[in-house]
Amino acid sequence: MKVHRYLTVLVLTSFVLIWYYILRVNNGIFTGLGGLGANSSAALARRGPGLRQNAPSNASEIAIVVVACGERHNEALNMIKSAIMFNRNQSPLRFVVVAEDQLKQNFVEKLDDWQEINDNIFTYEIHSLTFPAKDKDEWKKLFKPCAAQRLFLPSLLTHIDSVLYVDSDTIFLAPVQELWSLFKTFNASQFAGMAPEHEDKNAGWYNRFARHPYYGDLGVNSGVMLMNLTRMREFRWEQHIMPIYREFRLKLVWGDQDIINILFHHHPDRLLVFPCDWNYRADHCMYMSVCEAPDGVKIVHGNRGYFHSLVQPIFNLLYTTVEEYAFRTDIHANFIRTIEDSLALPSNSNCDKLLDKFLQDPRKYFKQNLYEEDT
Ligand SMILES: *[C@@H]1O[C@H](CO)[C@@H](O)[C@H](O)[C@H]1NC(C)=O
Ligand SMILES: *[C@@H]1O[C@H](CO)[C@@H](O)[C@H](O)[C@H]1NC(C)=O
Ligand SMILES: *[C@@H]1O[C@H](CO)[C@@H](O)[C@H](O)[C@H]1NC(C)=O
Ligand SMILES: *[C@@H]1O[C@H](CO)[C@@H](O)[C@H](O)[C@H]1NC(C)=O
Ligand SMILES: [Mn+2]
Repeated sequence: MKVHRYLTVLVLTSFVLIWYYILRVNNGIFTGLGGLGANSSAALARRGPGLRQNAPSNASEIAIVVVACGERHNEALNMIKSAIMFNRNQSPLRFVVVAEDQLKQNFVEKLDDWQEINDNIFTYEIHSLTFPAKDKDEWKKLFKPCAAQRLFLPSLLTHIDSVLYVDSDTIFLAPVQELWSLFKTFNASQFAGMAPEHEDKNAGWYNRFARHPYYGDLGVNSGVMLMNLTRMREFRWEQHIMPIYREFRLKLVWGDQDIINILFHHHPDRLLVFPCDWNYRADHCMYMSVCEAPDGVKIVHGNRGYFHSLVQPIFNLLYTTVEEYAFRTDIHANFIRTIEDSLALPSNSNCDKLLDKFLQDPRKYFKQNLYEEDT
């Protein structure tokens, strides 16, 4: 009899536990997850607590991808913050973060918090770094900790049609949607969009130093890249990558950017070149102003550490002002004016002298609050 009672209790307990487990797991899957492909990196990621995962992507959503390893995760969060700040027409955004496992929780906490503050104007998903199993270690070493990851987005993000890839060291100063709308101008063969690496032959890197082919006259910079993943998959993008790597690996200086340049050297019809306004670097202003940006700078790219050094103070100031900004507070007062007040002018940095270019778009749309006391 006693054994029977034990058994009954055991069976009941197991039943309750199993039921609880099923409910929990289902919750995890059905509240957030569309992609049930058992082996996607999403499947790996969804085991983490509370990770939003890839619901079938909503065609009207703008997907912004960033890859974050090591120290880069603060930059990546700051980029995301700037995209939300300047998303003034409230386009639905979806951030796709590819990150080292130990950074994921940090992204979740910040992004959940920001979602709540911003009335869920954006969604997000977090993926593990995923390299093709073959030559995995070699890829990982190729360029900074994980920058080559972006070469494999077509197979990592099979549930997404198109993305805007940005380096973690970028800051938006205008709505993402303006750049995104260039997808509509792609002709039948184009699947990617990037800005030139240089504007000027005398300062160009590729035309003077590269020991491999590159796109056009001066190459392209891969820090901001529109990607139609559907078309890249049709093109079998990833199968083009490894042969290029094999052939040129000893000659690559800028890692994955060089690979991208070599590929588009052979397939120039696949690339749309957009203006430097969307990938504005210190190179554009440090000696003389070579990027016209008639409507102002739209995306700042603090490559080679310009956000974190004081060599061109305006780059550092843009970065830290975004970092210190509190959501839902006045952008005119807490971004535009903060920058105007903090920049020590006259400055002998040529980039600082272009303050008006950097603030042109924000000033146009975030006017001084009429009711605010001007102090
Ligand atoms: C699924 O992932 C496991 C472990 O990463 C791997 O061994 C297996 O080959 C994968 N299966 C498929 C169908 O991709
Ligand atoms: C897609 O997103 C828009 C804007 O957030 C929303 O209005 C629409 O209902 C969504 N569509 C689907 C199918 O989820
Ligand atoms: C990407 O290309 C596919 C196939 O040509 C097309 O159906 C889709 O609309 C394109 N996406 C965007 C955002 O233009
Ligand atoms: C698309 O534009 C590129 C760049 O101008 C060009 O090389 C290519 O031939 C065009 N493709 C088609 C199908 O028109
Ligand atoms: Mn960069």
